[in-house]
Amino acid sequence: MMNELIRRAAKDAGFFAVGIARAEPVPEKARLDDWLSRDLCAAMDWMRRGPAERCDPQSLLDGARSVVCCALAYRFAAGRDYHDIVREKLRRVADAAKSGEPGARFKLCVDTSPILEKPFAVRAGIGWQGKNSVVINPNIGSFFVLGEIITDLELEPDGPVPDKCGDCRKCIDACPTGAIVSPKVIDVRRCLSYLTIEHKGPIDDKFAKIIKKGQYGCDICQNACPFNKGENYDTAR
Ligand code: B12
Repeated sequence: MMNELIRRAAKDAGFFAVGIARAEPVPEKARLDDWLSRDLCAAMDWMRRGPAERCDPQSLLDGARSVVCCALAYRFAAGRDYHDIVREKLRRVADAAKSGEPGARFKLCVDTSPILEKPFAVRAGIGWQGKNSVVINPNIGSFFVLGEIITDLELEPDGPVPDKCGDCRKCIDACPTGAIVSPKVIDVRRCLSYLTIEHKGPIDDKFAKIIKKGQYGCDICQNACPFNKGENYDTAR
């Protein structure tokens, strides 16, 4: 069966989790619009382009039926640019699927494609979106990157997993700049990841003094998460 073939190929390629979502638009557009209208996206004006398209895989592959969501743990992505590494692995999975269904079409996405990767990963059961906004997998936490294969293959979708954040607010409290303004909402203007990766020009003193020399990105909110410390280890999935 194609689902099994894809699942095996993804595991063989080194992805620790793989799940399938229907290629239907996700209903996150209102939240995305709200985030954009409050200027929480800082100077990432590219995020303002095509919010409806970002929610709909059809915008990237006409006739899309399924989104295969794959997760690669950081340690396997270290060294080279993770975009290349994930794309190569997705290619291997797509090639395996193509060997079973030669007429099938595929669009590979890693980070830069105009699609909301996290909501699709949630629907595919890779994990839930934590209060720090990243996807948390019950078994390995959130230190992973995502990649997707959008395809016109009709695959059996997986269901979402329960959100296990509960009353925990460790990530919110740990952020030294208060960038998590409410659960799941990041004010990027204050996010040290944004300031050290994307921001151009001088950095406000109150943020600059917290940033370490040579810092690129920030994992403070993820380091605070019990799921990244094995404290809430869950073997269900
Ligand atoms: C823009 C971007 C950034 C920006 C903005 C971050 C952000 N949270 O959006 C910056 C540069 C700051 C950034 C930082 C990081 N990023 Co980034 N980023 C992206 C990118 C390109 C788009 C994300 C996006 O759509 N943001 C738009 C906002 C509106 O989405 P959101 O914050 O998730 O909000 C949604 C939900 O919270 C929900 N929502 C909002 N309010 C509410 C309220 C309720 C009640 C509910 C139920 C839902 C809800 O609706 C919103 C819309 O979907 C994706 C790749 C992609 N194409 O998707 C990678 C991506 C999200 N980033 C990733 C990573 C790894 C990081 C960093 C960890 C890197 C680092 N080490 O520094 C940090 C984490 C910082 C953080 N806490 O978010 C990974 C996440 C993997 C994972 N485990 O989830 C992705 C998926 C890239 C990838 N291919 O792996 N990133």
